[in-house]
Amino acid sequence: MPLECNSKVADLLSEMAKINQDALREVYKAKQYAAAASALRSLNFEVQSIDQVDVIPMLKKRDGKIRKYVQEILTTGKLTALQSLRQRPDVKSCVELSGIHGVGPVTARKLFDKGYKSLADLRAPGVPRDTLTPTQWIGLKYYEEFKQRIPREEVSHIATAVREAANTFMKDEVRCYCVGSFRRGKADSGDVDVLVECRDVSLANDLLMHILNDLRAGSPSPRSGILTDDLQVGDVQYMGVAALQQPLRADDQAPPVHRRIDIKVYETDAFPTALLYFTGSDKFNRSMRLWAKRKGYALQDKGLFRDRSEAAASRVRVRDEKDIFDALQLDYVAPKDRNV
Ligand code: DCT
Ligand code: MG
Repeated sequence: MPLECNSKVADLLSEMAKINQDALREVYKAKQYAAAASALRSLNFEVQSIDQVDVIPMLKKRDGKIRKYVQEILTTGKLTALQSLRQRPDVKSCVELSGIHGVGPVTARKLFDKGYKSLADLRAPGVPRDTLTPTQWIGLKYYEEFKQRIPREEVSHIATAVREAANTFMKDEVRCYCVGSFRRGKADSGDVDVLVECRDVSLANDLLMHILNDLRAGSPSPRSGILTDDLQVGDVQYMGVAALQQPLRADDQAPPVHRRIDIKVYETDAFPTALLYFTGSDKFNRSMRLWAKRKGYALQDKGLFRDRSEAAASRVRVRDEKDIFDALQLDYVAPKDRNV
């Protein structure tokens, strides 16, 4: 259970991180706030007084700014610097605009400078088409829908459709996993991440195109129409939008929500490391990569390599995730325990 007081302090610092990232474009500061928030969330005791944060190295320095902010929150329950940032019109606008899929902090600021201060401004009639890229227009169209978490059952339905589509391409069953937070057992997810194996690397692009055509409107398959929009179509990686053809429950009147979906095809040799990488969490990946690096290995989505050159000759043969943990002399960690 998260500790209430630590969570409150961490939430305010996370908001500072978001504002620094999305509106002020202070990437380094944003990382510092985010790291402090994450350290506070991981404490196993409730912070009541400022001296107790000495256990967090980055907050130890007496005159450190973030330490002072933590102290202010602990004593007053508020953070005045954050309150005034929240009031700034440019901050409000840039945070809102950077929430559009495909719009980064720099574009958000440019839009703000051009006079587009909100989603409503961009949705108003007469906004020139070249104000946003095609991907950003789709992000704008589904802004509210993409913000909603996806219930596990729905993630499973969409991923199953991808698996079924993949299995109409190959004679034998291909390995196809729903990865990301779903594989870590989460009750809901931010998007649908699907990883597909292709045994013959020369057919990887054909397999991806086959899956996409199967799922798009107009295909003869029973899954036709699940993919509604494309965001980015690469050779072996796809980013797009999916929606159930009908609600999961017959009595559900609301139309299905549009969801973000990523589909990635990897060859057999790289499949275990891709599975590990896309299962996450991102923090779990970071610490495992660092561990591998300290042991002289390079761990990537595309493989585990014996040396940092990542040359094909240094590839460590792995058949499954367990082999990766073994090679790195680590105990196997089940996906549900990778939620760090
Ligand atoms: N990933 C990573 N580093 C990142 C982003 C992603 O290692 N900076 C990996 C780990 C998770 C996986 O890719 C899928 O990414 P997301 O979908 O962004 O994360 P998630 O854990 O599935 O969470 P969510 O429920 O929000 O989709
Ligand atoms: Mg995800």
